[in-house]
Amino acid sequence: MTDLTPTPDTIARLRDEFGAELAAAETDRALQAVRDRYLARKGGVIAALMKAVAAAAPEARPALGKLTNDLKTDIEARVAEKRAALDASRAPAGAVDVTLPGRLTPLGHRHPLTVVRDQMEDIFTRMGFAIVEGPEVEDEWHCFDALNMPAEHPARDMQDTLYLASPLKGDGGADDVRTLLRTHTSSMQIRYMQAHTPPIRIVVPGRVYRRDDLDLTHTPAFSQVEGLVVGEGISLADLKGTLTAFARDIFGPRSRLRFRPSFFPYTEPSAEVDISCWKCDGAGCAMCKRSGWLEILGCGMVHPAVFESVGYDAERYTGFAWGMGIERVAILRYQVEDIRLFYENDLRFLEQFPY
Ligand code: 2NL
Repeated sequence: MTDLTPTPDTIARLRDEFGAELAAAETDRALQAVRDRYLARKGGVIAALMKAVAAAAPEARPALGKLTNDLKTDIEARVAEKRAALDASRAPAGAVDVTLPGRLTPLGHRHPLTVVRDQMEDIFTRMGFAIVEGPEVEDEWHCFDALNMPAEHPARDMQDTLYLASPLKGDGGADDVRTLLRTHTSSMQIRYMQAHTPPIRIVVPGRVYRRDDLDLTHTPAFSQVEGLVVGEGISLADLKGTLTAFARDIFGPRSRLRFRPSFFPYTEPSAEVDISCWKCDGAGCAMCKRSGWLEILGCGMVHPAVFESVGYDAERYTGFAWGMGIERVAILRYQVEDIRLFYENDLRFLEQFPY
C-alpha cells in the first residue's frame, strides 16, 4: 500500500511513480488503468491524498492542498497528452498495414489424369518415342478392319461401340459408311503407319469410348495411352525391356513385371502385364487383393495381318504394341476408390493431387 502521509515528499514521490507508470503504458487499456489508479473518484490515489490532507494539521493544509491540486492537474494533462500520442501512432482507418503477411492466391491444379498422362508422355519421350494424337471420330476400317477385327468380330457390335450417323449418307442402310467413336487409339497408329515407313516409335494418348454404363470401374469415355514400335528385328525382348523400364519409372525401381498369355486380334503372341504391388512389394495387401500383383496393361507383338493392311512387308518388319488405361494407372497410383471421381470436378477430390 502506497504511503499517503501528506507531506511534500510524499507528493513528489507520487509524481515520480505516476511518471514511471505512464511511461510504461503502451496501450489504451494500460493508460486507462494508470489514469483510474490515480484519478478515480472512489479509491483513486489523488482522492485518498486529498482526504489525508483534509485531516492534516490546519497550518499545513493550504500548502499541501495546493501541491495536491497541482499534482492532480498535472496528471490529468499528462494522461490526455499520452492518449493523444497513442491515437496518433495508430494507423488511420483504411491505411495499408505493410507488416501483414501476404494473401496466397489459390493456384490451379492439373487434373490427376493429366498428371499421370504427362508423366507417361515424359517417360516415353525420354525413351525416344514421338507423341501423336488423332481423331476421336473414326471409320470402321481404321478402328477394326485394319486391326484384324473383321465384320463379324464381337467388339464391333452395337452393344460395345458407339456408332454415329454417317456424314456421307446416314440412312443406316447396309451400304452406309458408318462412323463411330474410337474404342481404342489404335486407329491412329494405323493412320500413322499408312503415312510413315519404319522405323516407328510412337505413343498415342487420347480419349476413347465404349458403350458402358457408369459404375465404380467403368465410364463410357475414358483415356488411353497406346504405344507402337515397328522396325527390323524388333523382338519380344524389346517389348519386355521397354515396358519394364516404363513400370519402374512410374511405379518405382523395385517393380517386377509378370507377363500372362492373353489374346488380342491385333497381336500375336499377346500378354497381359501385372506389376508387383507397389504398396506391399508383392507380399499381398488390400490394394492388390492379397495377390501381390496389379494388372496394368495389355500388349503383344503386332499381328502380321495388321502390317499387311497398312502396306508394310510383314516378312521384313516386326513390332510390338501395348495399351493401357490412364484412369486405371491413376486409380492404382493414388488409390482412388471410384472412377467417377475423376469426372465430377469436385475440388475436394482434385485438390489432393500434386500440381
Ligand atoms: C488392352 C491393351 C492393346 C494394342 C493395344 C495395338 C495397336 C496396333 C497394332 C497392334 Cl496399331 N496392337 N495395340 C496391342 C495390345 C494391347 O491394348 O488391354 N486392350 C484391350
